[in-house]
Amino acid sequence: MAKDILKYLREKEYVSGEVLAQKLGISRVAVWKQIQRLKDMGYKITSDQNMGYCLVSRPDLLIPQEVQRGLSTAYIGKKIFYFSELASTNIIAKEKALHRIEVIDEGTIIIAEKQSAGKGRLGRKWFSPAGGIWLSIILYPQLPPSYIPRVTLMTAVAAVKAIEICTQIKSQIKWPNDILINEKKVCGILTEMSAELDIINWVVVGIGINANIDHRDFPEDIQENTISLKEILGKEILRVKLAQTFLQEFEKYYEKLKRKEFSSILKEWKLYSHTLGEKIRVDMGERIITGEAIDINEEGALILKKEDGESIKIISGTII
Ligand code: BT5
Repeated sequence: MAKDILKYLREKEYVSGEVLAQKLGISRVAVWKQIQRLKDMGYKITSDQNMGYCLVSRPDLLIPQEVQRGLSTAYIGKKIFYFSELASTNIIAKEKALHRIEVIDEGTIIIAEKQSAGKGRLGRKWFSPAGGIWLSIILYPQLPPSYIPRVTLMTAVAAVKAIEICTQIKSQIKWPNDILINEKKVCGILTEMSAELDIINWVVVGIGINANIDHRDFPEDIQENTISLKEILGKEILRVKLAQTFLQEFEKYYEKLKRKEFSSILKEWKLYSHTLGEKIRVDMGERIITGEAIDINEEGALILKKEDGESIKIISGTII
């Protein structure tokens, strides 16, 4: 109902309570209640006794009606579950994908304004205060499980593109899942999946972008290595716009991936690479390997030339 009221308020400068009540087939008191709901959500609505209600401004909250307004995707973000606070969007997305609590369409997303237990890889924490973009996308790609590293890489390309389109800031990708600006992490990606031997059941792609966050709000131990878009620009960005642009770019690259056109995505990935050509140390869990990052192959794996000259393929690991 609040969504319908918003639609009418956007069409005209002023709309009277009586007209809204008539159009929606509800009482004027019910209209008033919905207006209060919208105000609680952060919409600024003034009222004039003679002319009615006027929408003055909308909040920069990632609420479904804002994110979906003008979103030009075919299926990514067409269904949104929105929470003002949540433990982790990936956890909810996985539950939905796993148990199929409802019929969950491909491209359904979970968004939270804040996460109390945001997840990084390998049980690490992802700090998620208000002001960031924390969302997860549910996918059912008909691809073999070996494609998963490619999903992370294509998501990274979609993220750097979206950041560039919305802020003109050029960021870099640190293999496999970090987006950096000035050597500091501005965005992380967490890809989780369930698969059988040769088919993927579902994939959840979680992305966290430090949009409008103040540096001092990060915990001290990660302050040195983190940054937000607001800090680079010196002003807040429109999170709704960035979220929409990311979803649009994501769909574009995901479609390419499904058409098995990873080579062209990889070409773009390499243009934004922070990793290639660098001497690096990779933590692979049971051991740390040192060498030069010489390539990313067609599977999305890192090719590392070790100090003894031997080249090895690393499918997953953390550059330290
Ligand atoms: C990641 O893990 O970078 C994956 C982050 C994915 C977060 C999204 S938010 C929406 C969705 N729901 C979730 O619960 N998660 C996803 P990893 O490469 O393991 O990096 C984790 C490390 O990044 C931590 O150990 C910290 O050092 C650092 N870190 C934590 N919070 C950060 C932040 N907000 N900005 C930059 N770095 C951060």
